[in-house]
Amino acid sequence: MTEPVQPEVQMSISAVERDTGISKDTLRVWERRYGFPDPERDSNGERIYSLEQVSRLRLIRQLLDAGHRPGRVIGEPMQVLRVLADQVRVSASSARERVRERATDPSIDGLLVLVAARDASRLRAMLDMTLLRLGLESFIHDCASPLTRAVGEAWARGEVGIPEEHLFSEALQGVLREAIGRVKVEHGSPRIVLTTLPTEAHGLGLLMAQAILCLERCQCLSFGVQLPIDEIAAAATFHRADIVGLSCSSLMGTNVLLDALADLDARLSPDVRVWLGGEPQVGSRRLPSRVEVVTDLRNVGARIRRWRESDVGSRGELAPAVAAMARRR
Ligand code: B12
Repeated sequence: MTEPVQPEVQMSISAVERDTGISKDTLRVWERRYGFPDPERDSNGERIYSLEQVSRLRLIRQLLDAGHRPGRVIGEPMQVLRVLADQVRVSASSARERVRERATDPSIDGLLVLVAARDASRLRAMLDMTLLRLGLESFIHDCASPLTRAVGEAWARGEVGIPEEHLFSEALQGVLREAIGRVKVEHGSPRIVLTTLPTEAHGLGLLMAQAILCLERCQCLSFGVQLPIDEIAAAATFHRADIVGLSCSSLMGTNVLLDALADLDARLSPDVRVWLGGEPQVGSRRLPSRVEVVTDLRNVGARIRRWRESDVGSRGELAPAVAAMARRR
């Protein structure tokens, strides 16, 4: 007895589309352009594909998903496609391994990997852990500030997008706000009103400055970002501020910044200083005499000491002691 001949299983174009995820249109285009796939025709003239061709199409699909270009893989024989697919699998699993390794790496690069992977909960946990390990001052100088810049650079290179940047900003704001809540000073001096100019939405630098100023025993009152200029002046008067601290990113144009500072200068009472942090683009332009550019947070402690030793500062420092003596008499 002879074995019955198994009719070769062949698939219609719709079945191939369902199986491989490659659309009918694309299958027809490849056939015209690359000569593959090369289907036979059934009795109705419809395309029918052998299983061997469908397996090859599955591998091609995997390789395209992994970033290979159609022109480089479609004409390749099955053996070559298998080798390429193996390489893709190996590099995907070692990339996953690298992310796992880096997920417990507290360096800037390690944290950046978590930002890029949108791993918000692990990022928050690593930031909290780094804060505990370094203490607030070093956390800001050695982690929060360089990490924020690294995220900005990664964004400019197209390695992270706006959603990753927002997730990162949320996580860092959360950590900084909690830390500030723990070190906030009620009756320190100088008294500093913190905010940004009306067109400035970047607020992370402001939070970093607030944290350092609180550690220096300043009494900070932060209004968050984008306070109108007349309200900045009114807040400074109402809270008897010694200093108005403004944070400004490089995004703000020089003329907009100078106009805003001139407007604020005209509204503030004479004793109030203005400290301008961030990356203000002032070039060599003249600033109102009360305005100082304070872009390096590491020097803020020395500045505060100088302010306390100045005439205005020593009046402020002595005021509580003088009041206490007057009460005792
Ligand atoms: C985080 C971030 C964002 C976040 C802001 C979140 C938030 N709540 O703050 C989001 C995602 C919302 C954002 C949006 C945008 N951003 Co943005 N952003 C940044 C990034 C990465 C960090 C900015 C920051 O917080 N820096 C804080 C610290 C690390 O740096 P610093 O400003 O130099 O401040 C230090 C000191 O000077 C000091 N300091 C700061 N403030 C103060 C204040 C006082 C009183 C004192 C004493 C000290 C002090 O402390 C800091 C620590 O050392 C920067 C990259 C960068 N290089 O800064 C881009 C960057 C500023 N953004 C940029 C852009 C283009 C934008 C968008 C226009 C993007 C878009 N297309 O939507 C929008 C604009 C938003 C708006 N309406 O203004 C560009 C600006 C380019 C330019 N110069 O033209 C930058 C430079 C990114 C880049 N490399 O291109 N951004």
